[in-house]
Amino acid sequence: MKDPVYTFRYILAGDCTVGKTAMARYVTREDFKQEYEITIGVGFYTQIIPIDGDRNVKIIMWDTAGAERFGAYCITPAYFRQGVAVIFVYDMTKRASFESIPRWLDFANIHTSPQGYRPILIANKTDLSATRVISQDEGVAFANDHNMRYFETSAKTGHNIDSVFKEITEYVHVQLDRGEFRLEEGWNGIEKYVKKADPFLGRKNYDFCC
Ligand SMILES: Nc1nc2c(ncn2[C@@H]2O[C@H](COP(=O)(O)OP(=O)(O)OP(=O)(O)O)[C@@H](O)[C@H]2O)c(=O)[nH]1
Ligand SMILES: [Mg+2]
Repeated sequence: MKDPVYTFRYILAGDCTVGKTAMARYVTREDFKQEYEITIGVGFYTQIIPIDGDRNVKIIMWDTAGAERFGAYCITPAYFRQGVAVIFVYDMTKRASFESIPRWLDFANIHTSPQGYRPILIANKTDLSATRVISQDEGVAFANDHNMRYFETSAKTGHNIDSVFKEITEYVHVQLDRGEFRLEEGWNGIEKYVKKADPFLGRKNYDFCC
């Protein structure tokens, strides 16, 4: 496999149990876990994503805690600042998780980098769509009102997950070519890839709550 050209950093945000960790695990091809293991602080996952034929980009996903007591607000601002895309996740079977999205958006907007970020809205758990309480129309309307891309996924079956990450990565790459995003000293959202031993490729590693 060719070396990646760039490293892009993405943030996963949203309430507890919406499926952020399950999503990051799917991207890195770890098995789906039915039993819930709460994220403390921030989890770290990486993967190589092929784009436009023969170029690769390394993505780093920061899987943030949804639980306030486990660092959602105290530890994550520094990570939000370093993200070029923020993936806001809700559980389509839990209205409260959808109603929290404006709060997560405000939080990201306060702590974002000067270059801004690509916002994505994800309605997760399509495998449970028989019990969904937020319709596709409602999700799409919210996304349109906030200039977000909207996707429906299942981190359990993998439905749409790879498409989400491929599309974000292609989008950021195109915007980088167009000068809408740029490499910036002191900002890690987009970096030139530097080849080095990466013992964590595809694996998780936690920071701990303050
Ligand atoms: N059926 C179904 N269950 C899911 C899906 N995604 C996650 N889950 C389950 O939902 C629970 C919570 O998933 P996590 O990925 O740990 O949730 P989280 O958003 O990381 O939660 P925090 O770490 O507390 O912020 C677990 O029991 C998962 O197995 C999905 O797409 N479908
Ligand atoms: Mg988690």
